[in-house]
Amino acid sequence: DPQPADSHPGVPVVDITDTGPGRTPLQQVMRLMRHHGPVLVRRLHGRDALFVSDLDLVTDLADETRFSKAVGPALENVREFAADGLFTAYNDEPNWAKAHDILMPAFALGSMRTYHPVMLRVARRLIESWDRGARDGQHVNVPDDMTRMTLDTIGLAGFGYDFGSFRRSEPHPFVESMVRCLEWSMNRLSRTPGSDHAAADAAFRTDADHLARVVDDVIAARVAAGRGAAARDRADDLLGLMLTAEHPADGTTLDTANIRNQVITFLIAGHETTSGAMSFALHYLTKHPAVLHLVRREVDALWGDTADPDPTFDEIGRLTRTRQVLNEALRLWPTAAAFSRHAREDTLLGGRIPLRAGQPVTVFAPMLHRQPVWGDNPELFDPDRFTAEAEAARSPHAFKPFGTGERACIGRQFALHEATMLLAMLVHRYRLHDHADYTLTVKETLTLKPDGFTLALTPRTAAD
Ligand code: MNH
Repeated sequence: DPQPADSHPGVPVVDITDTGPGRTPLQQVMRLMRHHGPVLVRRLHGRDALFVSDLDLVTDLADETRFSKAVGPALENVREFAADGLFTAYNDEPNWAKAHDILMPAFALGSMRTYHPVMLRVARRLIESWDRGARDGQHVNVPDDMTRMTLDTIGLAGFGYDFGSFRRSEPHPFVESMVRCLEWSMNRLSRTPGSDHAAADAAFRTDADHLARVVDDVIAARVAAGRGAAARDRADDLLGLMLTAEHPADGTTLDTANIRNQVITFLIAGHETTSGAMSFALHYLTKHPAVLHLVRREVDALWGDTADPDPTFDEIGRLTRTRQVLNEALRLWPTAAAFSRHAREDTLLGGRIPLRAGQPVTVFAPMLHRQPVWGDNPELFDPDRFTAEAEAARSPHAFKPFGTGERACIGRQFALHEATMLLAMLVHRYRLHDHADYTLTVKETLTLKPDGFTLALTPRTAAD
């Protein structure tokens, strides 16, 4: 039974020490919140974590004058391999502001235009591979192929480096090491104090070293190319900025150790969550024929019977329906499900929960996205929740898949452009068959993905 917490009167404390968080700690928090409500303290081995999904509290936590990003326990573990990269840097670590200022131009609208051809090129790799699947009557593994596509995209667009994931039958070794590093970061949170984890930690070290080696290759490839003429064209991609851009404040560039941390950070943050988001969106499209029909109408209006359309940058911005489908998938399964905040000074959260300065609070998006503000059937997949009118009528704090404030996702537009374009191209080209009558099972590796989701494909004909 929940005990009242000394530090948080009225907030239920749920001690999960007996069972532990298991392999799906985020879905456990969802269950706990369904039972105990949208604010709770989860206690594990005497360590407390405050989770909130209540709209008023999340709104309060978005107030940048009183709160800022906290590098919570999960991100402390990720720091073991991403250190002071943008995602895991402390707010007051000088390299955060420096890298943020240097890299922001790479995420301005104009830069998205320059990534578009690369994104299209990689989307066509996926289509080539799915065409083969359709021809040979093979199922495709959706999350695996989405991961191939997003890794190749961030590699090429950000770093001019080709992971060649569609030429491999297994995931790229970088992805395998990365997934194990993320799993280690997650599982380390549920350790029993005093138990021995030397073997897991040694395996983690090997994987983290592998990530660093791949990244050193990516950087070395650029430095070598820098002696050739092609380098000029790439000077303003992420790696070009990292290697050459000077910070306006002091005229220095990023240091070598920090560049390595940034490349690891962007290779991970730049593909893992987008891949999950597209996978969930495809899952919901296969289960909701009426929604699929509307997306088809939208893409057919643009590309009609053209067998191999040549989507332009501006067309992707007009794919309103497709974008709504992605948003709705991110509502139900925000693939980066939680982010943490802490108070700058001692304060009362929402006027009722006392917080000390620096004490972390975790915003838990999956349940924020199921609060009463979403109506009385929040489990229903309904992209109409993201029409312009519906969005205007709702608090901007009800939907937080990309975090909040100045530490919010820098890659949001990148992800949305890439994902919207690919989904639209797939819907335009294929009939998607839910051949296995797939039941959604969500796999957790800090991020969320539909586990074992496969599709059968046939080409669309003029008639359908
Ligand atoms: Mn992304 C921060 C979610 C795609 C690079 N991202 C965040 C945060 C969330 C998030 C949530 C805030 C974390 C926190 O407050 O602790 N990101 C996503 C999702 C997608 C995504 C759901 C896709 C869908 N992110 C991308 C892409 C890139 C990227 C694509 C890069 C190309 N994200 C980042 C970086 C940060 C970040 C870098 C850290 C920014 C900062 O703190 O300055």
